[in-house]
Amino acid sequence: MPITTAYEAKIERISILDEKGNFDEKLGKGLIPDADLVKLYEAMVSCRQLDQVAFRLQRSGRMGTYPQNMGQEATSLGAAYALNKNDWLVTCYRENCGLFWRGVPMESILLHWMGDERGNAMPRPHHATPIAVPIGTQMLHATGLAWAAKYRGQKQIACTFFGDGASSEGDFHEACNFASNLKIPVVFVCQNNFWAISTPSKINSAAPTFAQRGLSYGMPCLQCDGNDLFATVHTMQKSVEYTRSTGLPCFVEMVTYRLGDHTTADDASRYRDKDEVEAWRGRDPILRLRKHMVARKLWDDAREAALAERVEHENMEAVARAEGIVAPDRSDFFNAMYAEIPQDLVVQRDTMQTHSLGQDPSQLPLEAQERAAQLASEAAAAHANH
Ligand SMILES: Cc1ncc(C[n+]2csc(CCOP(=O)(O)OP(=O)(O)O)c2C)c(N)n1
Ligand SMILES: [Mg+2]
Repeated sequence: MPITTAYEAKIERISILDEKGNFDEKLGKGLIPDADLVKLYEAMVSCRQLDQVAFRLQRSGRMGTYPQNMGQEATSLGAAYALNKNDWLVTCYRENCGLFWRGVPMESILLHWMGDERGNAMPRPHHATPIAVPIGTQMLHATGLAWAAKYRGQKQIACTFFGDGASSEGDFHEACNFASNLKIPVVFVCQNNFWAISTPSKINSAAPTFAQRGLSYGMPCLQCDGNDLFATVHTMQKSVEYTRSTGLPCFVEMVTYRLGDHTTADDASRYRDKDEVEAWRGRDPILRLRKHMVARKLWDDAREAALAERVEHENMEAVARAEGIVAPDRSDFFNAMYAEIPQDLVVQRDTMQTHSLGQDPSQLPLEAQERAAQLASEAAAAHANH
């Protein structure tokens, strides 16, 4: 028998506004109305400014660890713009821009990274799930949410974001397999920012693209320039349209770069090459769009200065709101768990409030109790010998 081709694939890469300012009129013209383009640009600038504020809050001890989104603003924003407001947006931790576009309050995100989990309880109307820090869990949640919508006959889809590193997790493959076998409407979006903390993406996957991860699950796959807002909007509109009309999942790789450290607990200069970072600074999604808007007379220096002043003011107000939220009572930890708290937990709760385990000897760790007993018997023996 002659050898035939069992399968052949081609993955399109979408780029509309490149880093040199070249604009593909055919794909880009009319894609985003001018008024929306200005609003989207302002959203990216605001998100970037908040990132810088959060960094300073962390460095001055007013926030816990924080993952900067810097450089990746156009990815989730393009998705949030293309999705319907009641489609599920199921993110990890570098999608602030999309979440803010959805209407998630800035103080919620700040509160979460300040260590107050109430900030991660996304208000229901936003159809966004809590920021997922455990790598890979959220793709399964997205699949479950979209499955539930399908079961109920709702025309709602889910879009989930995850990193290049997360695409090597078992959960990711289970989510893709489940979604494609059971025909569940999920748009899987991999943000390839070339690094998973200090692990470069080339040793995370040997394949030439992350987009092709979707091929093995029979999904249509696209790759786009994730630093080009026009490309992320176009790619997401196409993907969302496909998934909504067929009820089937699809896969998008957005090629981007994190310009900051992995988180405030990291120092990327220890493992990333300076030249690499500099090259990506030149591909910054915000600078690129600003130049384009200036060329089209939609933007100028005066508007930029007014915007900078406005976002600084708005973001500082968000910080004040987050810091003004009264910390939860420590007893809530116990009180919120049971209708009637078991007696042993009542003891734990009340002991915790003393700030000192020493005030309740029965709560001392075993070793300390043994040591105390030993000291007491040594003292008694010394006394008897005396
Ligand atoms: C289950 C799990 N394993 C390990 C970690 C530690 N961790 C936090 S972020 C990260 C790398 C994630 O890389 P990637 O998916 O590429 O996302 P990026 O941070 O680059 O946006 C790791 C390993 C974690 N949070 N959860
Ligand atoms: Mg990554």
